[in-house]
Amino acid sequence: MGMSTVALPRVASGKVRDIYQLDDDHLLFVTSDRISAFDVVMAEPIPDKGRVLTAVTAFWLDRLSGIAPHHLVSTAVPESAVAPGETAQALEGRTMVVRRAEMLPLECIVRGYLSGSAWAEYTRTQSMHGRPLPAGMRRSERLPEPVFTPSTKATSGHDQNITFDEAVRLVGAETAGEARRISLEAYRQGAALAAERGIIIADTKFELGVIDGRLAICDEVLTPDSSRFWPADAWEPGSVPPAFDKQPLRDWLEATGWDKTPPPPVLPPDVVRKTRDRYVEAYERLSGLSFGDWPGGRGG
Ligand code: Q0Q
Repeated sequence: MGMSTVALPRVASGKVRDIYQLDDDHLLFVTSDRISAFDVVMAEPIPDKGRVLTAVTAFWLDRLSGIAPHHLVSTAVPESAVAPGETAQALEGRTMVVRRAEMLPLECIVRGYLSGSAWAEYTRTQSMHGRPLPAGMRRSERLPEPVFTPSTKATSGHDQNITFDEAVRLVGAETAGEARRISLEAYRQGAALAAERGIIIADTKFELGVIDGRLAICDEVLTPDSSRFWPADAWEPGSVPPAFDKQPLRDWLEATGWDKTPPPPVLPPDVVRKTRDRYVEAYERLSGLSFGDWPGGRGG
């Protein structure tokens, strides 16, 4: 799906997702099939990956609607978004019409397990985002309870982990408190449902924004790209479980001896297919739905 498919001005762009201006109050959120590993975007798209991530977000926003408002208006492709001479099909199933929000300058991260940058900090300080943790915890161990561990969006490089008090200084006590409540509850409900389906959501990143004066859940929600998805049967405290979605790609890349700087190696078709199948499986296990029933879901 090339950028030329969308006939609207682009307002934000990430490694995998792009946001376009639809009208004064609405944006078009398009998720591509691009995949990144070790912070490098691969040259080959993963067919349907953008549709799976959109389907996962739509699933959760429907399930979590009791916690807070959200930005999703529709997953139908608006006519005005399709470039002249192009068809809506390239956008089908990977597009969200969303309300424009005043986004918080925070990454609202919730951790249920000790992993990633939090594990690195724990080994140095025996604390996480400034909060002491029990001694002797092992890597990937489940935390006594999920913790809201915000970070600030660094324009370049990696985000900066901050304490809750620093978040208060950034957005005010009421908003920081509400961001923590929404993030913890959405993680709790999401992680509980995923655990019933054999998937551990170890941590996740929410992006929240103000819509009509209320803090709302925006961006992608509890997806394998915004969260760590571990197969529950492969979880072993003290080790790093395989990522449900990206492990086959990571393992293949590591086996090639690639130095993890661009350009990435050319991906063999079976690695692309295996990766696609892992994303589809994650959606189907989480939702209990068939990806074939999602618009464009048959590789459309
Ligand atoms: C908004 N982003 C994230 C991003 C690059 C996504 C702006 N409803 C909204 C949203 C959303 N979602 C945003 N702004 C206003 N209203 C989300 C960080 C960045 C590509 C995709 N940036």
